[in-house]
Amino acid sequence: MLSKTMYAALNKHMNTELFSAYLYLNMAAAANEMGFKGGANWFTVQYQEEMVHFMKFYTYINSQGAQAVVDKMAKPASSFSNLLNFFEETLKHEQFITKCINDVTELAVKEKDHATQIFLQWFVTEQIEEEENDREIIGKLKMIGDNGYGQLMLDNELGTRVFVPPPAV
Ligand code: OFO
Repeated sequence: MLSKTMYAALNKHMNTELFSAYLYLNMAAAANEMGFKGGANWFTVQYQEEMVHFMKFYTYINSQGAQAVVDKMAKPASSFSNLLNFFEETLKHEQFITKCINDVTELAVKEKDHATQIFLQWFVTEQIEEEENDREIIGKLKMIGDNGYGQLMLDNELGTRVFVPPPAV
């Protein structure tokens, strides 16, 4: 069973995951419109992953006898200047998500809510990978700079990312 405070924090974060999905969906369309087909693929996969994150919270809240509630959403950004800008904004957003996950985890520790701590563990680890991926791409983009061929090669690489659906439970 979740405390009222724990429920509110989990439900709020569930909606933040949905916001992440919307943001990356906008980024995918913007990248496509700018001719970065690989980037569009990368952000579409990212959107799919965020929907998995959202559903993990949704399912967990409901499984604890509470009711997950989807909220009104802020309008995510939809215009970006270049590939580097896409990924700098992505890293900034993921650092914000890491902070949110840490805050909810701290609450679970404070409340001695062991089940929620175990549930959140997956997200704590996931955020390390998310930020690492973004930093790696940003590093490559900084190396490439204005080199058009390099940008094309990197866009091709972004096009190879594949969504791996989570195992059925
Ligand atoms: Fe991008 O990890 Fe969820 O939000």
